[in-house]
Amino acid sequence: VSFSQKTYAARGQEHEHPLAKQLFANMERKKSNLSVAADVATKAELLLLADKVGPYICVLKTHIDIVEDFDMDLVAQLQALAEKHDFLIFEDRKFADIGNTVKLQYGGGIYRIADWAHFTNCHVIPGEGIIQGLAEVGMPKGRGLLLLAEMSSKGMLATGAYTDKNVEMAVKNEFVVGFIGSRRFTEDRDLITMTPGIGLHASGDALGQQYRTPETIVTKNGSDIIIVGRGIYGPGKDVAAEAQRYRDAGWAAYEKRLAK
Ligand code: 5IU
Repeated sequence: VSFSQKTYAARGQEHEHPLAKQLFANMERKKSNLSVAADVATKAELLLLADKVGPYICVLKTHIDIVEDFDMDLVAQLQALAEKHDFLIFEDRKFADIGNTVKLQYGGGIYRIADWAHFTNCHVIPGEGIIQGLAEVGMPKGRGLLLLAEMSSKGMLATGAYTDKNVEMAVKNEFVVGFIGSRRFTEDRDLITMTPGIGLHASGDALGQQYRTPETIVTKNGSDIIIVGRGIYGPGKDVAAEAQRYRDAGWAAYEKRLAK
């Protein structure tokens, strides 16, 4: 049986990585494969958004360097909300430098990402050393890495042989728990795919973003988690209602996949 045909619960029980276990159990508990992409510019907005969508998500995806009044109190408050609402945190940092440099960027600086983000991600442009560098910091803390095997935007260059290289590196590095991409990539081990560029209505934006539906991505392509930003908190939207709607759409797409 392919991994896409198994329940999240079963995959969690069988998984060797404690963080993946934790994620699958969370998804099953909350009946949610929804991650919200919190691209907002202030502490207050980020905390309010996390509090509103918290009940409906398995993962909160942050871009912490967007927050103009960032401080460690924001991290403490985010962690409290993660406890309150039972979700994990993914800092979408997209590391892209040599191993030695990303180690410093991941563990230190102002943000100290490894101290609070359960997941982060990287490009493999520099070669496998980037994974090793990040693993030296993240593995002892029980964190997990996603490789950017594909992107959602128009004209993106992560295709073909480059995508295949991502998959090869992921399979053999135990710190890697999955991918950002549009589909299930391999059956060699249970790597989790998270997909941004999800919209129930819009088809894209003016800067190259392209949207596909939960049905295409989860039911048809076998991806595991949908990542939604402006579809939930765009102008005039009722944030909690939209989060619930995307949560339900993502879960229905998953149930439809299991029934295939
Ligand atoms: N994001 C993408 N596409 C990608 C990757 C990340 O859109 O390929 I990798 C991020 C950017 C933003 C969120 O934080 O996912 C999508 O937001 P919207 O749903 O508002 O387009």
